[in-house]
Amino acid sequence: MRLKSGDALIVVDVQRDFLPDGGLAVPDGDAVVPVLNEYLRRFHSAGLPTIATRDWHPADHCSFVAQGGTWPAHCVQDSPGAQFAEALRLPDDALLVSKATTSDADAYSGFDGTDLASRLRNAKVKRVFIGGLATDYCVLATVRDAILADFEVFVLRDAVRAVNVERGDGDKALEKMRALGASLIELHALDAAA
Ligand code: VGL
Ligand code: ZN
Repeated sequence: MRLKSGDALIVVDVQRDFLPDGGLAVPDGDAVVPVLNEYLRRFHSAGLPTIATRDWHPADHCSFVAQGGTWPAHCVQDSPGAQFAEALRLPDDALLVSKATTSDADAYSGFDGTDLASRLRNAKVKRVFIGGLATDYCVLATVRDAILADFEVFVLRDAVRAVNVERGDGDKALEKMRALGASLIELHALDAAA
C-alpha cells in the first residue's frame, strides 16, 4: 500500500516504564522501537503528521496499587520512567498528546480527555496508523476510539507488544481490533518509497 495525504502515524506510549526494565514492563516492549523508527522515518519523509501519546500520571494516580488501583506506579509526570524510550526517534514536529494527567481518572485511549480527534481533523487526517504499547490496553483503546471517531485504522502488528496479564490477551486484543474494523498491517506492506 501507498502512504498518501490524509495519513498520520500514532505512536502509543513508548515510554521507559513500559520497556523491559520499567515500572510496568511490557515483555519484549523494546522490540517495537526500531520498527516504529522506520515507520516514523517513512511518514516524516512523506511529509505526513506523526503523533506520540504518553501516559502522564500524577504520583498519586488512581490506577496505582497504592491508591487501590491495579497497576504498579508508572509514567509519573516528569519522572525518568515517563520519558520516551531513549532510542525512539520522534521527528521534531511530532505532536505530543498527554493522557490520564489527573489523579482521579485513568485513560487508556489517546483520544480520552485529549484534543487528539480535533487535531487530526484540523490536519485533514482520514487514515491513522497505530503502533506502540501496550496492545491489550492503550493500543486497543486508542484503536477503538479512532474507529468510533470515523478514522480508517491500520494497526502496525509488527510494532505492538502486549502486557499479557492473562496469556493470549494480546492476540485477543488484535482480534477485537480487527472485529471493530481495523486492518492489521506490517512494514513490508508499505511501498518502499523514500
Ligand atoms: C497502559 C496500563 C496502564 C498502556 C497504561 O499504555 O497500555 N497500560 N497504563
Ligand atoms: Zn497508566
